[in-house]
Amino acid sequence: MNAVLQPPSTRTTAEWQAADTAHYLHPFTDFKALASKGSRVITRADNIYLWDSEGAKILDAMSGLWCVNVGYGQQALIDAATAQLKQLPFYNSFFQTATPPAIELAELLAEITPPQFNHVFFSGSGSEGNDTVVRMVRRYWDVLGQPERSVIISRKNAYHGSTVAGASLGGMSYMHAQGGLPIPGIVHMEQPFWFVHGHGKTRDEFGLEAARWLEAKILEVGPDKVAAFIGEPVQGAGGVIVPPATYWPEIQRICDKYGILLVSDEVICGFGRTGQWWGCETMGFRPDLMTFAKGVTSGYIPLGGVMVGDRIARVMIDQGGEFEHGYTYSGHPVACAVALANIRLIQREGLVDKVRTDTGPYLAEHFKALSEHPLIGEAQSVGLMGALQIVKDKSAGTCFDPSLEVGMICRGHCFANGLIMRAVGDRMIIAPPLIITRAQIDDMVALIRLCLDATLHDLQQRGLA
Ligand code: PXG
Repeated sequence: MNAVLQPPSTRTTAEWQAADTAHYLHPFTDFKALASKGSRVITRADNIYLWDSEGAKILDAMSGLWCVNVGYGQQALIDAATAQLKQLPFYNSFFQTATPPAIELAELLAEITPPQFNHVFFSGSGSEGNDTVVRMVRRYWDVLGQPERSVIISRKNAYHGSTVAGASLGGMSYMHAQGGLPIPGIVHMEQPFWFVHGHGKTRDEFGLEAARWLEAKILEVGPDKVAAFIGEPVQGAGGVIVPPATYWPEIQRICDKYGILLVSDEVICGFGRTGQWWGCETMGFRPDLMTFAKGVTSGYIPLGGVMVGDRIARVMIDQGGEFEHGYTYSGHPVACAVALANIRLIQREGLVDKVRTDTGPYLAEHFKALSEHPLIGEAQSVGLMGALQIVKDKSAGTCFDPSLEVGMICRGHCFANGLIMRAVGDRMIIAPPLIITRAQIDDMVALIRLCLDATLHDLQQRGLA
């Protein structure tokens, strides 16, 4: 792998921070709070490491933002983008036109997705992909003469993006509170979070119970009004909540019983994250639509989309007429060329098999051992995504007062010690690049342990633990 050579930075960290504060509104950020401390400016990356403007090296245990699956500095992706930029930097697919990279990517995606998928609709991001899902499931039922079937059932604490439709599908109440969401026709049921809701039950018993909340919701809404159910195979942004093995097969059974479309949001789980190409394969269900983004290009360039299963594609193609929906960058040739290079690299290096048979199980073993730490109540991982639940009292399984923001305290210690982990409340999350080696997993786990020790020490100093 070649390090990407950057021109030397012409500004100091303080100068970057001043310009950042003056002009740049960051996503999901308290602007005033950030202005008072300043951003950490990331200037370059290679393999699984980042460097900041002070020259500090950081192990990126979050793959950027769950996306840099093949790691940083992959020459094949850089070359693909460069060649396509020279050949044809842009052309659209609106007016009975297409470009070779978009056609080839559609063909390759049909090959690497489950057999029911033979068509794709491209977007620029995961949020836009889920906007397409809303438009498509409603259009499908419309074309079939059942326009009243328009309600989509999702789950609390789900994350499906930040556009109006994406945030409505998502189950983050603090997002709904800003902007009058959700939009009509989207309802939410409880999530399959065993650590919080499953006390006194085995995981498998709880998985069946949680799936049956879907049947209760369908009956509450009216089976003839429900268009689809959407879920992430493993909730990512909600805290890497791995559902019990019984959950998804039961969800599938209920969707089949009522003829409801099943949508798998694979934006995080897709492209090998769980040890199979798709999270639905790991969790054992057969969706009608799959949203993807992030890992499709390993985040090197924005791209998203929706895989459209034959059940829907046949209706949309044979009876649908014009589908009044699309984006300027649907099938962007440079993004598609990078995606082709990325997927071929994953195939060439056997990265999905490596996660399933080697690094995934190796991480699980070493990550599980962290549950012995006095602060950790639960350690869970699947493939190369994992979560550590911080608890106040290990034996009782009780959590800290959320207002103490213990997760953020821990994240601060990670940042200070050269490790990027994500805090979701008091769950500490990892999703490292799929190229991570066993030796790098050892380093990462040692760093996590060090940061947990530092957090415990800090809490003891403050009289909180
Ligand atoms: N679906 C899922 C399952 C996601 O995780 C989206 C859709 C939206 O994708 P775009 O490309 O529009 O961002 C996501 C995105 C976090 C975090 O803090 C997670 C995401 C995005 C930003 C932050 O964990 N996931």
